[in-house]
Amino acid sequence: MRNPRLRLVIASIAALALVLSLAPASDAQSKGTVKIASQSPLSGGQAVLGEGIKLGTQLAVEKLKGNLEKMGYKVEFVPFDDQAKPDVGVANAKNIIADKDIMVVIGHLNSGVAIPSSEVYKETNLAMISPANTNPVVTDRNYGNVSRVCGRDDVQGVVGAEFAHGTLKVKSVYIVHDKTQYGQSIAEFFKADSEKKGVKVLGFEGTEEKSNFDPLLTPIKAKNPDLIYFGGIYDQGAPFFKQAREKGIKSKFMGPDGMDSSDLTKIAGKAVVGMNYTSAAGPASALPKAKAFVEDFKKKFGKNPEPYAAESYDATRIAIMALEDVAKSGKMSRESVSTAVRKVKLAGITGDIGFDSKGDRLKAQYFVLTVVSDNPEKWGDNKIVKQLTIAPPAAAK
Ligand code: ABU
Repeated sequence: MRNPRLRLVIASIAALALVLSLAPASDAQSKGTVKIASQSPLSGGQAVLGEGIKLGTQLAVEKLKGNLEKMGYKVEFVPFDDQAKPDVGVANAKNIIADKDIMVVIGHLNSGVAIPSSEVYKETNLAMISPANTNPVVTDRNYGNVSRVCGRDDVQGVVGAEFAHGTLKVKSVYIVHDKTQYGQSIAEFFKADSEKKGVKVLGFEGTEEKSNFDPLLTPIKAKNPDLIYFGGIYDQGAPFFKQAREKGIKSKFMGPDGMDSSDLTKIAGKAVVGMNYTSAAGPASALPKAKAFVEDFKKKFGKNPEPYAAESYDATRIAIMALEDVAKSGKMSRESVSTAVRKVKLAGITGDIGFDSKGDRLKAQYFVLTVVSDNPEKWGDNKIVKQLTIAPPAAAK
C-alpha cells in the first residue's frame, strides 16, 4: 500500500477493532456489584467483640470472593457500626435495605439490636445470618430471611444452671442482669433451671448502672450467696465483678457468653480469674478446624480472633455459598439469597452447620469455660470444662 495516510487509517481501524473486541467481552461478563454487609458495635464498650465480628467477615470475603468474581460479580464488604444500640442498628438497617447491591448482612452482636434491625431486613427479604445472637426470639419469629450459626439462650441458660448445681455444687445464687432483651432473658433461663434443681435464688435484679455498683453489692454481700450470676455483657459485668471482690465478697462468679471477651480480664483483672462462663462460641484456638483461620487472622490483623469472629467467618462462608448458588441458577435477588442460605450445608471451622425450618443451627455448640489468667492475651487459653453439641429445644421448632 503506497498511500501512507490510507495505511494509517487502516492501522487505526485495526487497533480500534482490537480494543473493541476485548472491551465488550469484559463488559458482557460484568454482572454488577454484590455487597456483603456486617453490623456490630465498632465503637463504645463492646467494640472488641463487634470488631471481631467485622474482621471475621472481612477475612472470609477477601479469601472466598474469587468464584463470584469469576462469575462476573464485583464483591464488596461494607461494615456498619450499630454501637450496640437498637435505634442505631435500625437506622443502619434502613440504609442497608436502601442499597440494592447489599445481598446479605452478617450480624449482630446484641440480640436487642438484631431483633428490631431484622424487622427492617425482612421488609425486603434481605438475608441476615447471625454469628452471635442467642436470644430465642431471633429465630422464634420464623422469618425466612433470618438464620443463625450460634446456639440459643434457652439452652445456654440450662447448661449454666446444670454446671452451677452439678459441678460447682452451689446451694444459693444471686442473679443480676442488665435489663436488655439478651441479659434479662438469659438470666431468667438460668434462674428457672436453677430453681428447678433446688438452688435457692436469693435475689433477681436488673440494673443499667455501668460504674458504681456499691448500692447493689451491699445487700448481696449481706446475703452471702454461693454464686453471683451476671446476665449481660462484659463491659458492665467486668466492673461489677471487680467491685464485688474489692468489697470483700467471696461468692463464686458466673455469667453467660456476654462475658466471653478478653476485655473481661482487661477491665476486671485478677477478680475474674477462676470464674466460669458459658459460651455459644468456642475459643477459636481450641477448634481443630479453625487452625488456619486463627493463623490468617493473626497475620492479617495482628491480634487474636475474639469470640464470635470464627462464627462470623463461617456465617460469611454460608453467605458466599448461597450467593454462588443464586449466581449459577439465575437472577440475583434478596429473596433467592435468603432461600439459598437455608439450603447450605457447611463443614465449617466451628463444626458442621445446617439450618432447621426456623433458621436455628441444627446442632449448636455450647461451652463452659474457666478464666485462667488475668492477661487478656491469654483469653483464648481459657480452660474448656464442658463442651456440648445440642439441637434446638423441641418445643422451639
Ligand atoms: N450472645 C452474645 C451476645 C449477646 C446477645 O445475644 O445479645
